[in-house]
Amino acid sequence: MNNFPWENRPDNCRDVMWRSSRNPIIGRYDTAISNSIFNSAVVPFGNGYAGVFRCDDKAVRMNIFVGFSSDGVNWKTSDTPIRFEPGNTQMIDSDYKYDPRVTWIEDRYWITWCNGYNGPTIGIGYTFDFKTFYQCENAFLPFNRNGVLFPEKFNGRYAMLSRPSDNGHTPFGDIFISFSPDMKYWGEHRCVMKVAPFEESAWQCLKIGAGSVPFLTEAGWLMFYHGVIRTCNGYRYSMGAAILDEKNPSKVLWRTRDYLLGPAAPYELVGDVPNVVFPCAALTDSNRVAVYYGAADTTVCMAFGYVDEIIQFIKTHSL
Ligand code: BMA
Repeated sequence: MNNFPWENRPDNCRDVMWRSSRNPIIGRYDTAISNSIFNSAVVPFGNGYAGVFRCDDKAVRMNIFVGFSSDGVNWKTSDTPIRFEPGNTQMIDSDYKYDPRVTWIEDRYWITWCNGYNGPTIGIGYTFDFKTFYQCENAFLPFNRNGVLFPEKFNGRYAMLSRPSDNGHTPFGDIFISFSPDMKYWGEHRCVMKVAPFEESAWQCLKIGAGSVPFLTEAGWLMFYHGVIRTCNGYRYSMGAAILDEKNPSKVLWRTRDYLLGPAAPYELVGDVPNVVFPCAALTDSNRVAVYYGAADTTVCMAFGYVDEIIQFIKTHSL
């Protein structure tokens, strides 16, 4: 792919992943109405890329917006939120929408997001063309966040990671998996990953949540996730990665003890919510991976790495 968004590792970089020199690739005021654009998801589409973006407007109302790009770096994002038609239900109530993920499964792009329905829960929708969007039943009862679909079915069933939560700034949280035969009814909920002990891996000791859509590697499903520690200045969000079993994705094979990316760049340290690195998407092109993450709840940024090096890092710096 010659329009894969990519930058080589800088000469002075000793880390397994590195930031884009063009960060933030999307600024807070890049649409006409936005206060902030962050925690957003992109996928290959046509000859380029499409994405679903979280924009909070200047009334600080949370909603999701479609965007397009030929190179994955320069984005044109709509000034009006996505309007959904009824999909597998007439009940498409939504007080707000945020933190979208996009997953290609079989014949369409599925979108999951945190949907306001008497509190946060997981909303589901789909599109074939990023023009017409259909909304389905919410996956779960409130309260839940960080719903991430696998790109493949397991024994004919869709699989989704999620993070049961509370109605506020949840001071706890583990990652669960649920299955559905039809994208409407979800069950067989299993715990996948819990927070880490403070003494072993403090950056992920308060709560964790699925980040990017998992992609298959020779070691298993590779997924970037966020981990949170509570400091005397509030929550601090970093990015780690886990490898889940190819056939049984509720089984964690390895997960990082050391974070892959912690808030350190100025745009991650300063913003509407300081100290947040929040991955929501990853593009791959053979051994290259480009991660999209929200920085400080304000902008969209990118980081890069090589899949084989990341797998090696996860195995050798594992919890
Ligand atoms: C979470 C969500 C995310 C946000 C994070 C840090 O609860 O609201 O959208 O990035 O908090 O503020």
